[in-house]
Amino acid sequence: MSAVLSGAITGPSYLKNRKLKAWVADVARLTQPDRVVWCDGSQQEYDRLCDELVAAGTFRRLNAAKRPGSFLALSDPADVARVEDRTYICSETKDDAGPTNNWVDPAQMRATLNGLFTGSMRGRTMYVIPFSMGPLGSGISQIGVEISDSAYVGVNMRIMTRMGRAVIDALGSDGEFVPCVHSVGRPLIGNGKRGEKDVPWPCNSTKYIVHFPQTREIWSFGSGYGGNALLGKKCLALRIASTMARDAARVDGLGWLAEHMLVVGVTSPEGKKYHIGAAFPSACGKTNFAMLIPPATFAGWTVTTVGEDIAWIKPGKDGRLYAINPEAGFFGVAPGTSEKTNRNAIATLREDVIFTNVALTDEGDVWWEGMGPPPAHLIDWQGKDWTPEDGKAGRKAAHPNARFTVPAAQCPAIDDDWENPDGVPIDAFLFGGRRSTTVPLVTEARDWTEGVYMAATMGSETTAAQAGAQGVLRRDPFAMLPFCGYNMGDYFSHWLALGARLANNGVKPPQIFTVNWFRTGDDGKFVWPGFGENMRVLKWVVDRVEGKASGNEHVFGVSPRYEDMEWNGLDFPRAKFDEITSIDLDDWRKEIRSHTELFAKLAGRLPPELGDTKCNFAQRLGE
Ligand code: SAT
Ligand code: MN
Repeated sequence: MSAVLSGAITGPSYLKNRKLKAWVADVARLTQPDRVVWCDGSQQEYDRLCDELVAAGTFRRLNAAKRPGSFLALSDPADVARVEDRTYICSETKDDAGPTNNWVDPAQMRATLNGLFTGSMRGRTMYVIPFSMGPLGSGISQIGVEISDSAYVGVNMRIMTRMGRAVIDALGSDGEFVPCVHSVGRPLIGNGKRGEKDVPWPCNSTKYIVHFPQTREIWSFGSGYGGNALLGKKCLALRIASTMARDAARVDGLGWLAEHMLVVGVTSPEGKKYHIGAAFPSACGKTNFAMLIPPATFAGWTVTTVGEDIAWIKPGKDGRLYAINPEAGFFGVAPGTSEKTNRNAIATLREDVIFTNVALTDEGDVWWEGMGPPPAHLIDWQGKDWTPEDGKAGRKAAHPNARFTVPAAQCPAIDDDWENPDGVPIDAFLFGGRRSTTVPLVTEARDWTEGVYMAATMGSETTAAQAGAQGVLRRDPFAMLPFCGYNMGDYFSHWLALGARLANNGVKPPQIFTVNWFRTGDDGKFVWPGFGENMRVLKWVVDRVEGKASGNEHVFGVSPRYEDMEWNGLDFPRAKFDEITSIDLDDWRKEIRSHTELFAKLAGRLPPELGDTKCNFAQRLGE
């Protein structure tokens, strides 16, 4: 190891944390980088890293007149999304990871990782990236430190998290952090030779995204893309945090929740504000809902964005549940985003954005499918020429999972309290998948247990943008299937117990609703207009929270009647409303029977309450 390197390992003068110093030295010894850079999170550092990424060919600077301060990165075509089959939860026992996670014995996995990471950063710079998930100083936040050999990860982490020196200061001499090690797995010195040429998007065909819940460590190898590489997001804020949240219950009797949820504020014309956490599987319009613009006729109503992907939810001093958005930026899917579908997102993307795998226009701006009419010529996400003719032939200009990374603060609808360290009080939870049949527009669960049942059995039909066959119903409990860091059955139990404990403490838990914007008519088209019109459903939800809206109680809960909804400004006849709220008992018998499959898979640790709830539904259906 060179003298320069050992010097940098000891870290900046403000570093006091012994454990952090020792760990960085250990990882450097293992991965053998040429240089160590401690990220301070400053603007100068961000600009310098972006310049370096431009020089390396990873970034292309966009036209400063059209998209100031913005860059485009095109990834390796084989590194374009999270890799769920390469994602592991290495808990002590296979049962603790549960049937929905990949598991390998921790000792065996450590041996594998040791081999992969040995010398994996040779010839490269190792960045030490201290970050906080949640505002620094919040009792709900957690600190992590990511070591990465990717400058792309460094600049993305600066947008997605609170990153830099302030985090090291907050750690002090013995603060705790989640250690996250990331390598693209492409050393620049191979077989003893120096100077192997780098590529714009280094990665490795072998990929491992590994979590050790017991020791709260994350190790990621081989990918530079999104959730595989930005380890604060799905790895820490969901998989590791969900474990922390459950374990906390053993200490304080309550615990907390780390959820794959957006959080919105809804303010009524009277100025009363409600907060709603909502979980949707992918491809259900989560970002659009998080930035919903109410119809013009909803004068005085506003919807504000607290978060669009992840919520950490904890009982506050008054016993109610409070949510923070642990992230500081949006890492959102670009295709499909337009002035029509999400005006707030388009405004958010005006400047200072990192785009990945969208198309480049001849003017040096970006384009993607669903943005509007395509220009006559583009460079596609693989760097090839593209014309609308190619589009007609089915070749996409932007990859369907192309992304933008942008500071949340740039969103015009960002909530005033989005960085409130105490979080915002949650009034209701919404769960919703993409269901062409069976599931009504909105249903309120009669109690917490029924709500947990609805969330646990949530399903969504696949779309063309997803891998595999289209229109296949996949169960995605709580939209957490790829993100729950422990046994899914235990996770259901944790939700049930938390609700029961809130009630025991005299606190009414948030009401739980399921929504479905995606029922189709005989013509196969969506019946419900969606987008801003979803405000009508939100209004019924907050009216229910206030106890001032009626509904119709049916087998599965309570849904609005036509007259319970606000229709001003929308021509939506009663017959259409009936089409998307009708309960077909035969369909529901099939639906409940199909929950059996999911429950059988989770049988080992399925809480008996959910089995009982299923029996109740079956009985009501005369089964
Ligand atoms: O790549 S991310 O994990 O950040 C987004 C997603 O795939 O859900
Ligand atoms: Mn997500």
